Amino acid sequence: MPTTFLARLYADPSPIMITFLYPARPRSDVGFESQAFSIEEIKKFVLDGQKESLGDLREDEKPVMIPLVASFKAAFLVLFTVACILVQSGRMSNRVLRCYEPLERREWRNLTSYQQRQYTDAVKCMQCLPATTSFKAVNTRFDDFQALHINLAPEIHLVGHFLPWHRRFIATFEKALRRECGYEGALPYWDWTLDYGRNKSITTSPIFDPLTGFGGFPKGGGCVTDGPFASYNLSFGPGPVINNHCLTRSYNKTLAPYLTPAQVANTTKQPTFELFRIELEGRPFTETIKIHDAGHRIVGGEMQDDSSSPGDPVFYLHHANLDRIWWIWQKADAIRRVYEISGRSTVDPPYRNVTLDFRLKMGTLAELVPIRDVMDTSRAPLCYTYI
Ligand SMILES: [Cu+2]
Repeated sequence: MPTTFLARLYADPSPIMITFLYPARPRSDVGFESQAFSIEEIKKFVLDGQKESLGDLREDEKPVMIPLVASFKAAFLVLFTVACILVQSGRMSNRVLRCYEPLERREWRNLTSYQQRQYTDAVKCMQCLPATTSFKAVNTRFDDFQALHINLAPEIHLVGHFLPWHRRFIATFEKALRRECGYEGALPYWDWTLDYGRNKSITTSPIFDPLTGFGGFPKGGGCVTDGPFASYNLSFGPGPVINNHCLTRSYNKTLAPYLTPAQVANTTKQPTFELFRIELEGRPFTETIKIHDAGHRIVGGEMQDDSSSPGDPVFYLHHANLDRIWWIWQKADAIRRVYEISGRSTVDPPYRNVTLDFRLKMGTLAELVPIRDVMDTSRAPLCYTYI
């Protein structure tokens, strides 16, 4: 906005019309009245709160709401000034920020090799930046996220907020990649159904390509010896154990039949959020393995552990895919499902039911927000979509 334009608007002495909303009057609950005021008087009203300067009003006639302004010029001035005051005082929270350009999360193989490289480079950058949390034994920003997951693992799985928490968690990681490591894209996802079928295997998936992916599977399991993360030393795992070690994987082919298009269809056909989340999360919730636990176990190694699995960068792509499947389920009946939430709040009794007001702990990685704020991915603070 050119400063000269604003200066002209503020300097313009011509009077403008303002309509006020008045408190209770004898014959109606609310009254309206129009009156002409100069720009100077409006500025005084908005900036100084000196309502008296607007005219000789009796005490019971003073306006109780922000004036409804009857001209474009005045509307612009009032809105601009109020917005400035709100921003400066820090009162404009994420909840009123708009989402103008949602990030487009794509399947890994739909990224160009340049974009794939940019992503793995950004994750490697996280593995170089110093930790900012105070968890014991964290060395890097990458460790910060793994440590938070380990720390909260007993309270974020097998509960109603499992999906909202992981949605917030991976979005926080995505934000850190962009803000701290200069990554310009969105978090990619791994649609493992593309690796299912005749003559297919996740071991030959582009995700696990040693050159353009996340590195492959060592024969018989063990340390990943190729790809961009082969040299990284994890600080934790398995579980909460402080243990400086290499990234491990161990392919388990018996899980492949649980990562099929039919399994996804069986998940998204569930009629309620309660049935959907249980079908998605799987064991030990369900008797058989489901898509969440199958995606972890088929990779094995770090990914197999309930708490330290974010040690494998593939974790974020698997969980982005689970989040996408939830997003698909939500969109199938958006009016009813976008804000549908249910489930117990803790694994052990006494539980209460999770509601939209339930807050998602992110330690010092991100502010505490209620589940309500992460139900609609197309709104701030999330602001992303799936392609
Ligand atoms: Cu988890």
